[in-house]
Amino acid sequence: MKRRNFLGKVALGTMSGIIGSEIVFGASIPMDYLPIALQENDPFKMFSKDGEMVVLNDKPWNMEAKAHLLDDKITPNKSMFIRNNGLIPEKIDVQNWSLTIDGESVKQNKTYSLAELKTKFKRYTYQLTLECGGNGRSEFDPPAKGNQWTIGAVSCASWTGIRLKDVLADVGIKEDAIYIGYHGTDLHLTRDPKKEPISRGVPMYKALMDETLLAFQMNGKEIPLAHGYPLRLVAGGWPASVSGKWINRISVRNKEHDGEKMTGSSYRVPRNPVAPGEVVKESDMVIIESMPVKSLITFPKSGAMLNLGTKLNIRGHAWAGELEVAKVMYSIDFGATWRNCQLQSPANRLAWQHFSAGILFPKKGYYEVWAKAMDSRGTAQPMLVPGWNPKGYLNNACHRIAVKVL
Ligand SMILES: Nc1nc2c(c(=O)[nH]1)N[C@H]1C(S)=C(S)[C@@H](COP(=O)(O)O)O[C@H]1N2
Ligand SMILES: [Mo]
Repeated sequence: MKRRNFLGKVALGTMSGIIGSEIVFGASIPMDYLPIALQENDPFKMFSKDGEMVVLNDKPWNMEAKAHLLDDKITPNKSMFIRNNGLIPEKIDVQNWSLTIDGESVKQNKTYSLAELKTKFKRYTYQLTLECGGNGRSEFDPPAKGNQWTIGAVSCASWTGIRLKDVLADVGIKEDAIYIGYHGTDLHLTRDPKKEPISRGVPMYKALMDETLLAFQMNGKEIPLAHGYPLRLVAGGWPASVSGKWINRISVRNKEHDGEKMTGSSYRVPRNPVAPGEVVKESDMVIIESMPVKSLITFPKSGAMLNLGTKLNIRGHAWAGELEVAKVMYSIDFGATWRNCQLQSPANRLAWQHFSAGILFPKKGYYEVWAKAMDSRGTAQPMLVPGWNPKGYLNNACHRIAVKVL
């Protein structure tokens, strides 16, 4: 708030310049007041996000997209959801950034500077789907605690970096290695430096996959601060919580990683279906691995209107965790009948796939367009909310948009 005092009233023109349009009643702005668009905690400006993104929490920052904001084939920063468990690192010393590989199952600890990582290992670029395990949580009943994500906690950006497996091979891994765990530099909400906000990981087989990257670029540029600058783990197709941001340490473990949010009921679902509201013993919960098949209609925006006789060309994306999407269907009669959409192959493994369809409606009136994807093993999305679970994970219900034909 001090900036305004510093700028002074004379700086109205400057403020208009930053905002990008005239502040119409600028002369009436009180002396100590900083326009919202310039306040440092304006998340849209701070994170360069689209003004239509939805803030679910500001401590920590959590923001989600709306379906139509995700229309790009490759998600740009402006519509990428933000999920933080703690506070974004405040000071990043990129010159002295390093990554240490340690843990019970390394032959010897090894530390690399960022520059070394970038030059010593071969670079790869993949489009990788990252969906928060809690995406869709808002639809569960009884409600689950946590961010009430609707459909917008998913992205598929293009990530460039080096393969984790190449780094692990360089370090030397013992035969008893079964898991890796990441450590980032974000602060716990309490600011207690001894506590980590989150420290998750993946089994060795996922860590060693070709597409599991230590990324330093997103969409061809440095990773935006909120998304893990200057180094992040990206393991597509799994709950995005395994893709650690701001990482400076990876531990190679001889047991399941037991970092923050790996244990208890975090990112776990009941092994067997439970009744809504049931209390589930921790020993009956299993860690979420590959995410389930899902799709999103990104065009048109729900509420579209068109004239009878005009074709509606819908489009969107579908993804299926570790699997490929085999087909996407749409229905305009609340799921009674389904027709196939055109479906593209993924740019690479673990990238979402684009679908489209041209729809002609039989008469004037209100419709809903529902989309349903099926994975390569024949499992399709449920039409409505799937199995209730205590933490509200894995809601992969069909996405629906409203359409009016005039
Ligand atoms: N260090 C760190 N890494 C993290 C998190 C975090 O809070 N801190 N959140 C995780 C969760 S729960 C998700 S869903 C994704 C979100 O990635 P994004 O904010 O880049 O979209 O980051 C994961 N990696
Ligand atoms: Mo998440």
